[in-house]
Amino acid sequence: MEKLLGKIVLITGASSGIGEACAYAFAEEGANVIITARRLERLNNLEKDLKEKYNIKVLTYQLDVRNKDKVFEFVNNLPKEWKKIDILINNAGLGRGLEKFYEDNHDSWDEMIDTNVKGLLYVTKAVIPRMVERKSGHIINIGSIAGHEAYSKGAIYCATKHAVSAITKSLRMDVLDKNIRVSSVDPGMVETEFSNVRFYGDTERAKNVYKGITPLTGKDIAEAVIFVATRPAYANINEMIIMPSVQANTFMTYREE
Ligand code: NDP
Ligand code: 8X3
Repeated sequence: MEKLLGKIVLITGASSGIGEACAYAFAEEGANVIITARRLERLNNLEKDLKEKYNIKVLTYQLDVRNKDKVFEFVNNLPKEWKKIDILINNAGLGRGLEKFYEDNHDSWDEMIDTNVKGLLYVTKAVIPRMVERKSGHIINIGSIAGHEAYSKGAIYCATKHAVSAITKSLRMDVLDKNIRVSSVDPGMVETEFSNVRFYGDTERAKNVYKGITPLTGKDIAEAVIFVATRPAYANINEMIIMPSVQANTFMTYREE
């Protein structure tokens, strides 16, 4: 098994949900974490808690992954002791709205594409040269079941997650001789702030998404990410689909009345 003690792990979107759970999970394993997102206050609180609970180093940085210049500036100017990123977790992402394509007012298309696809590309492009140079590293993308199946009313979100799947596969081929692993963890329904963001703060509608089911938690996904990150160096989990037991696919879920 690969040990995580002392490894440097960069997590995007660490201010809530799956990203935050990953920060805790990697910290618990003794990894030093770089936590990034837009909401700085949340990150500062997370940093404080991680340092109190675990004997690790934390670097906090306010980063909007859509800001290409800032992404490169941040990665290129990392303090010396943080430059050697061992594991990159591309987690920042969001869905917006759930409308039939012809009814969708397309306000949110750029936001989804810029965050889920272009943001992931910028961060990866900024981080990967040093991995290639060192011939070591692991990139773990948080995709989605929506990257394997499309569903009605989700054309853009599904397209972004299909893009993540394609990027994961293509990149894996590009770095095959560089001792860099590229994986994706692709969840079904996870109860985080995801639905609240998707429905623009309509908490009632967000809650209904998980009505009558036991959804996955951020911690479930973080545990899967830890599993992926700790396989022996000769083994790679290409992709891992993880669903609530009552969710068969994107459109069939068994709900208790
Ligand atoms: P949350 O809304 O709880 O977390 C999303 C995270 O992404 C937040 O930390 C947010 O931080 C960050 N983020 C959003 N936009 C940006 C941006 N432009 N720049 C930097 N950070 C950003 O949702 P989840 O934890 O559920 O989502 C995490 C990932 O998991 C996403 O990629 C999502 O698509 C994927 N996923 C989620 C599923 C679910 O059912 N919840 C299922 C399958 C995949 P901040 O706002 O502070 O910037
Ligand atoms: C989030 C899962 O199926 O709600 O990626 O789109 S889904």
